[in-house]
Amino acid sequence: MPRIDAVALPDYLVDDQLRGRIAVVIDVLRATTTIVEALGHGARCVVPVASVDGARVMAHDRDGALLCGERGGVKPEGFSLGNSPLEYTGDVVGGLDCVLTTTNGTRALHLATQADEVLAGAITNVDAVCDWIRADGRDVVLVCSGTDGRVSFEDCLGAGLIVDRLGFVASDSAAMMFHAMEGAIERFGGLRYAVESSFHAKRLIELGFEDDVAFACQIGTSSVVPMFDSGVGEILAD
Ligand code: 3SL
Repeated sequence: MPRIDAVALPDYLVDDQLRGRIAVVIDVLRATTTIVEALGHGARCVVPVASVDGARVMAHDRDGALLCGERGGVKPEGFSLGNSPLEYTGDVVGGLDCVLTTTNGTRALHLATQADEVLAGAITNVDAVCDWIRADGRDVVLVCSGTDGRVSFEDCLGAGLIVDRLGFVASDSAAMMFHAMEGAIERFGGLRYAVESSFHAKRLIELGFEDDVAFACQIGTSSVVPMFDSGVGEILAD
């Protein structure tokens, strides 16, 4: 039986923890949910970039690329799109490269590249990601992105869903995420209410992004499995 491990922040990864394994990077609010939507609506690829300046240069160098992302949750000046999954419709992103920089999610993707494969996981594609991992058979490490160096409850809830569905042999931290998810769904009366109780969800709701929070809580609505090829620097739909 394969094993499943988890870290609540990418900074908690220890030497070789990812080597020979599949990493699933999770940023429920909102980077990985947005990546799933961009690819699901026909973007050719998503190019994750850690810095705003780096993203500007990258988008400039790629013909017709869209410059996308956020800082403090909002679209930086001169960007075409923010980090709302609802913006990534087919008529906007179809056939295009989306150069995306976000505060935590795109950084986490780059910090996970020691793994054999790097997938982007969200609540919306949880079933597709689990099917992919089951078919592959290697051990998995769930890498929660967190928010500004702090653990994010909603990422741990997303990780708990994956632990639950896969039923692999769980490390203590993976088991903790499973139990947190199960207990929170019971305590709050549903996954969406649990996600809405998180610090980051409240901040997004204050900024007017309540529809994004609701959107990100839909379980398994997408069949897209985003795979990050760090050699090429692109995330493509599997
Ligand atoms: O930090 C990130 O990667 C973002 O997803 C944060 S936000 O939801 O856009 O505020």
